[in-house]
Amino acid sequence: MVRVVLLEKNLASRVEIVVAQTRTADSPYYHVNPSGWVPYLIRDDGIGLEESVLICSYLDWLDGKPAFDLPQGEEGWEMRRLEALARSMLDGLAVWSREIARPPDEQSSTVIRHEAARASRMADLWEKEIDHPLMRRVLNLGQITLACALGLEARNPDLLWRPGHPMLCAWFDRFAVRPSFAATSPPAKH
Ligand SMILES: N[C@@H](CCC(=O)N[C@@H](CS)C(=O)NCC(=O)O)C(=O)O
Repeated sequence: MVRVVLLEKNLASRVEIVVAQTRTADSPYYHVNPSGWVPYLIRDDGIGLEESVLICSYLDWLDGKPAFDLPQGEEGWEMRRLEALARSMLDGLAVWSREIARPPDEQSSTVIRHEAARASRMADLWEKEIDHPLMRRVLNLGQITLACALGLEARNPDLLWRPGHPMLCAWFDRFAVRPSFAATSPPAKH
């Protein structure tokens, strides 16, 4: 999400991207960000920020012309609602991804089943919501979040959200050709 925003806001030359070693005991990264989560943005004044949405919002405001700020009133609530739904799908898929990254004998089939079922329900939900005007109009963080979630199909061969969801497929395939998204999509693992 952050790397898409960097490109959309033309900030790539202002931010250095450093790959952090996560989920390893004693990673030097824990001295940078004790929580161990990525992404993490170190501002010019040395202050660090974590959480994708906060970092995206901070970057969006750097030029004083925010493109992803929430609209006022009812449209703002709709935007928040859609963003939260996209985030729910992404959060569940992140749990699933972490589970399948563990050694096979440590993986929980219960967790995997639970997350696969959640992803399937969320794909059904998004097939209905994807026609929402806010998912069709100018780029916003809800759209970026959903595209990042759906794009995880490249990393998780069991994430099969496409069958039965033609509108979502069409939306994602249109989104995926955006240069900012194409340039930052995760490398396929299969
Ligand atoms: N709420 C966080 C979640 C980010 C997240 O799940 N990051 C994963 C990589 S995609 C991570 O840092 N994993 C390291 C770990 O599990 O310790 C955000 O969006 O910033």
